[in-house]
Amino acid sequence: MLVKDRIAAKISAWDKRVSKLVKEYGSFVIANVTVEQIYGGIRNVPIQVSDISYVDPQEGIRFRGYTIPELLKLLPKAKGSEYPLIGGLYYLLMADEFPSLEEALIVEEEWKKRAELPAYVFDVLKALPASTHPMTMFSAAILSMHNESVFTPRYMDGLKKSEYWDAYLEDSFNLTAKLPSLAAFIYNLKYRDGKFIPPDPDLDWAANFAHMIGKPEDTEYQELTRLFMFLHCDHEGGNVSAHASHLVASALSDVYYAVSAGMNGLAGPLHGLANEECLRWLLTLRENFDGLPTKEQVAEYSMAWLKSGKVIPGYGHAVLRVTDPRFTAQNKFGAVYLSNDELYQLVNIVAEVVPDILMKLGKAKNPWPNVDAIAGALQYHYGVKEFDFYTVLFGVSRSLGLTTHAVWSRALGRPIERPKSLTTRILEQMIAQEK
Ligand code: HAX
Repeated sequence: MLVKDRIAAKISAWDKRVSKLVKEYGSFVIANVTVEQIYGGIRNVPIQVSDISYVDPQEGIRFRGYTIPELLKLLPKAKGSEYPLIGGLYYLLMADEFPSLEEALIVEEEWKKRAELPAYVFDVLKALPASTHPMTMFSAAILSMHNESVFTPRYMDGLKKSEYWDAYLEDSFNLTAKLPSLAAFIYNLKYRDGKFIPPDPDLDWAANFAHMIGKPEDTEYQELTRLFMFLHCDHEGGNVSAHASHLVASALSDVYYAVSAGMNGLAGPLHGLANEECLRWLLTLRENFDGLPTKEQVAEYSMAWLKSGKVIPGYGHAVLRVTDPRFTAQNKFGAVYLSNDELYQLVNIVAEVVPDILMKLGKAKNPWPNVDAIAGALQYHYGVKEFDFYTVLFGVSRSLGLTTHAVWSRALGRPIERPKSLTTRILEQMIAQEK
């Protein structure tokens, strides 16, 4: 496999680079940790290395060193499309080099060969109660496919440590290839006729999702799906889904266990579920007024909401201190295709009003819109109105980043994670001794 060859060619150089750092500067102190940070969700404590993506507080995400605007411009595009082929993005993340169109298409082909879902996945999903949340369905289906793992039986047969990454890569391609079909099946089972629409061999990985939920002619929605899958793929290593997945894989639980764990974290309202929460918030806001509310009405509504002790979904971020470039990219899409859509207009009114309010209240460290402030409104416009499904789409994309982290962690022989916990009494004693 092409990506395998590319990774194999790079491991030794990466290994040397990391070994040199650890050998020569192993005791170099990176940061001190405060009591506030320990009790405050380990915020801003550098505890791991991710070379796949990095979130700069002032600039936003870079994937393998490239910003979102750079990649939107430079990554190879699907035929007739303005947006990147996700095969090219996966190549960039995994192989750590910029893809040509040919290389992007090779990844797309590799996915097509591996896309078929095992029949038992349909049975697993159909056996769940009809009220099951689509994220639970998604995570359970991924976990059920552990049965397909290449790594686990090879490990039982005595696989050498230097070959773990190869089996993880096989599992990563096998799993990610199936995710658009899996997501579409969940959508159809829950909200449509329950039928399985097979992928169209002429469409790329992302656009195929649109096809499989019954939108084969909707090229605008296909474009949105490409953009969505591009934007949500990774957000460095410390966010809940990436960290959960990385931690689980560090125990040599295979990619199916690790990605499913990541999805369980993504399902939380402070993380991936925020896109659903945000759309619900926008629709409720709109219902309160006749037509599009004014800035003053939005401000009044938002203040009352905040005073009741709730967060405004889609605003704030643990790392970013500027408007999320993933919001900006989606907003540009909206300006081209949705300028007359009332909900899209409301997104922009809220984005003008809420940051000022959050700033004035002075609590949130970042008052600006994040990726989730608009994602749901775009889906809604194209008729994907079932909010609780949005996080599944996020999960399909995020699996690209999670699997890349897992492969490279094995390639570089990263050990099992085991941070230390302390007791409150020990902290009190440490402080007393210092005094
Ligand atoms: N509305 C109201 N209050 C907010 C706020 C918001 N949007 N964002 C932060 N705050 C509050 C926090 O709740 C916190 O209050 P307390 O001290 O009373 O707990 C205070 O401001 C300080 O928080 P912070 O340091 O600025 O932010 P955190 O790192 O603690 O949390 C969150 C970051 C993203 C979880 C937070 O901003 C939030 O809850 N936002 C709304 C939910 C959301 O949009 N989540 C999606 C984030 C992007 C993502 O991960 N997508 O998957």
